[in-house]
Amino acid sequence: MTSPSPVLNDARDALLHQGWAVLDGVLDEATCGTTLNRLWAAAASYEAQGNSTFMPLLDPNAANVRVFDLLAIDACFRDLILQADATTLVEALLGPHFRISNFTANIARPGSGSMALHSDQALVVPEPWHAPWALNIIWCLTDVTFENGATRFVPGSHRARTRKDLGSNPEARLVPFEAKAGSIIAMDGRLWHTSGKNITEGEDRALLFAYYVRDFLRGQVNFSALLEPALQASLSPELRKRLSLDSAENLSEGATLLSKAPRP
Ligand SMILES: O=C(O)CCC(=O)C(=O)O
Repeated sequence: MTSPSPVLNDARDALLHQGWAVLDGVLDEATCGTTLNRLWAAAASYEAQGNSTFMPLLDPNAANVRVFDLLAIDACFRDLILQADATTLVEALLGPHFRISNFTANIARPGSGSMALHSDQALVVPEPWHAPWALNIIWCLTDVTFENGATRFVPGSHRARTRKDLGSNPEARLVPFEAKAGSIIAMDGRLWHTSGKNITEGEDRALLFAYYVRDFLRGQVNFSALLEPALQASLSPELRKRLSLDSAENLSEGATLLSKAPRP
């Protein structure tokens, strides 16, 4: 196994200390372009299955295009979910026993607005939040700027143990994650954030959100139900484990604890 590059090490340190990190150049331009085309095809296929890409619960208008079920729709997303650099950052924050909770996209088109301020961990675990149990890897398929709706976050908010710890008017402290197409942004699940507003005339902002959690948390998606049996059978043992498709679940943390504990 090769050791992580200095750039990846810096990203790992940044994630652990400031709650987020940007890693440039993970996808080359051509791969970014083809993945974006396949995302639009996935959006069409998601709608053809009777789903809407406008989710009023999340977004103020239909200029946000939401695509869920990416892992069921196209192999290119299954290739990204355990990509090596992403996995290094996931393991740095969550440890070895992580699981895939969800993989979705949000294309913010001109005129899109912000969703409600939230942390991803707060969506799945009630407060108080004492440790990182969740993390998003955001794949930037286009350049991401303040103007085209970059995700905005409250610096230092991954240290908030309760909603009250955010203080008054956290919205006033939001800053954008700006990054080039092909980058990934690793975001501690406790970092409070929202989508930006796309105020450009004609520029889309396309992001994929790969969401991971510690293995004692229930995933947002039940992949045993979502993925066709033939597809499940074709997946690697590693991906099957991370998707919680095998019969043994929630034993790894216990096994680690028991292996370290003294016997009387
Ligand atoms: O699209 C974004 O910038 C943020 C999306 C997000 O936070 C979410 O869907 O939970």
